Amino acid sequence: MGAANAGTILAQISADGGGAIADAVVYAIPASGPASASQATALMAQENQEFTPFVLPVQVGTNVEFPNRDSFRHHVYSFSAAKPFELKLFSGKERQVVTFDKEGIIALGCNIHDNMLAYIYAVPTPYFAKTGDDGKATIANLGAGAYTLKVWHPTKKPAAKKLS
Ligand SMILES: [Cu+2]
Repeated sequence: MGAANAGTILAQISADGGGAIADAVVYAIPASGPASASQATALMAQENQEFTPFVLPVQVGTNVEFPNRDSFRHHVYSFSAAKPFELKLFSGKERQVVTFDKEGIIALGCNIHDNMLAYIYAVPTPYFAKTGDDGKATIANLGAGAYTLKVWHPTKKPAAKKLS
């Protein structure tokens, strides 16, 4: 019955000790099969010599822009199997877009600034959300049907920022 069947998943992710876990990606895969490819655009910015956000979940097929908001150049790369790529030294004036067309973890770094680290996590579903500092995430607008719920969280934290 269309919207009347729309569902919502509220997830709460916590560590064994009970502490809330931020930046976990929660996603629901429909049993009815894969969704059509994403037409979405998302942003992974560089600002104050850091990536923002630290974790960016996207649906497979999403175009991610890499705006450089700093006054200096960055050189963004990934060696990850899901999407190896390199955006050679670029400033804020150049538009940089990468399409993430495979499921998986894409760890990002910068050749100039060793402290810069972030993750793009490409999922095969439009139904995903990221936990906030309270460990909570909400996936809205689920259609009727069965879903498999999955969670991913990066284990590696960025090193302390050194501004130079
Ligand atoms: Cu950089």
